[in-house]
Amino acid sequence: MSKEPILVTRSSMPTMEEFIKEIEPIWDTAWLTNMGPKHQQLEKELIDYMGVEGLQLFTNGHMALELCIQAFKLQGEVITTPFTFASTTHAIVRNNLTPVFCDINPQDYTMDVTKLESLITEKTCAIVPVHVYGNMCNVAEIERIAKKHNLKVIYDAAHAFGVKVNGVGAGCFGDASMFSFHATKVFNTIEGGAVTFSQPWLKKELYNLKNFGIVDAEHVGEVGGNAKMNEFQAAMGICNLRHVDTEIAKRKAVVERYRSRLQGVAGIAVTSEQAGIQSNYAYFPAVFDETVFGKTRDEIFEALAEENVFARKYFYPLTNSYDCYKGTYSVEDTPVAQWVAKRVLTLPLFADLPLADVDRICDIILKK
Ligand code: T4K
Repeated sequence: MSKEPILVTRSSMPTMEEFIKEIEPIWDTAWLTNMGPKHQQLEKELIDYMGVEGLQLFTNGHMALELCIQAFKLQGEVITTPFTFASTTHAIVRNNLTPVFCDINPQDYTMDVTKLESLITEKTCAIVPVHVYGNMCNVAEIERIAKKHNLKVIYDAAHAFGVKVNGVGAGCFGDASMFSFHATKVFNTIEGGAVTFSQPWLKKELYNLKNFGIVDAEHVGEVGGNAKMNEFQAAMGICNLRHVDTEIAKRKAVVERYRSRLQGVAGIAVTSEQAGIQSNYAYFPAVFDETVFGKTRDEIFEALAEENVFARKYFYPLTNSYDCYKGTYSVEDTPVAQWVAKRVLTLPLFADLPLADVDRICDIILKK
């Protein structure tokens, strides 16, 4: 059993030898970035692995989302959820769009689709739902509503790498989906991200936007950014992709151990497998209802910290209560999200977390 601090996650890495072998050719070419051979190879391998028609790599997930939203040249209101990382709401606001917050459902914490349609106005241009923790949104219902009202759908799929819905890759839904390949994710390229899509025009559009909007040596067509993935990031991705299925299988064992200890305990809600969904076991949220369990989330957080176990409160606070948005939005609009955000803890989860440590974490939680 580990006596070291246990953090919420620990990056998956290849062996040093495997990574060095992968980066060695870079010294022959001196080609470090700007869509080099490693970048091209990873892009192809990911299209295949994720079963998507198109994919563009980015330097991180946030810039992928921000530039993806820019690609659609939207104006007006975008319906999204506040139970997410800062990135989702910031990407909307930084595109001069107005986020309108839809509540989440209390089962899997994704957008409550029964509340979606009532938020649509003549100003609504798009929906940006979040597959939070790797739990898939109700993609069929979102597609139905979006078609009916002629809205774009851009998924924040930062957590959903490797997830499948009835055998179909998570990146195949909506107009586009953004994935994060950050160090803390199931699949990482150190920092990194991607947008997946099926409409062919997005390939060139996203390629240009991540490279300053440059069309060719003498033409700059748009006000783009610089969000290119470099060759070292791509090399890390090529290595990690070889092992990702094994990593997911190991995560599954950790999640099953947590479930065997915590599922059914009065006052603790843990997520179950979603019907028809092949999970990636990205995060393990546990929601503590203090009125039933007898202890608050914060008391459990502290009890774990005293034992050198560092869970995290993903996602507290809600993005619609951030200081930078003070006075602009109201958490009262999203009561379920507010309730969950005050009670959720994401417990440590990574492929090599020993099951004995999972037991120790559960013992601390369940200690009366
Ligand atoms: N949309 C959603 C829904 C997201 O959750 C995110 C990112 C994004 C969009 C944007 O994607 P990116 O632009 O990030 O690609 C972390 C991550 O930085 C962030 O990627 C992630 N979501 C968010 C949920 O978590 P922090 O500030 O909590 O990270 P930090 O540094 O506290 O790390 C958490 C733990 O991970 C550490 O305690 C130990 C471990 N760790 C961390 C790093 C940096 C490692 O093992 N290795 C590492 O290199 O945000």
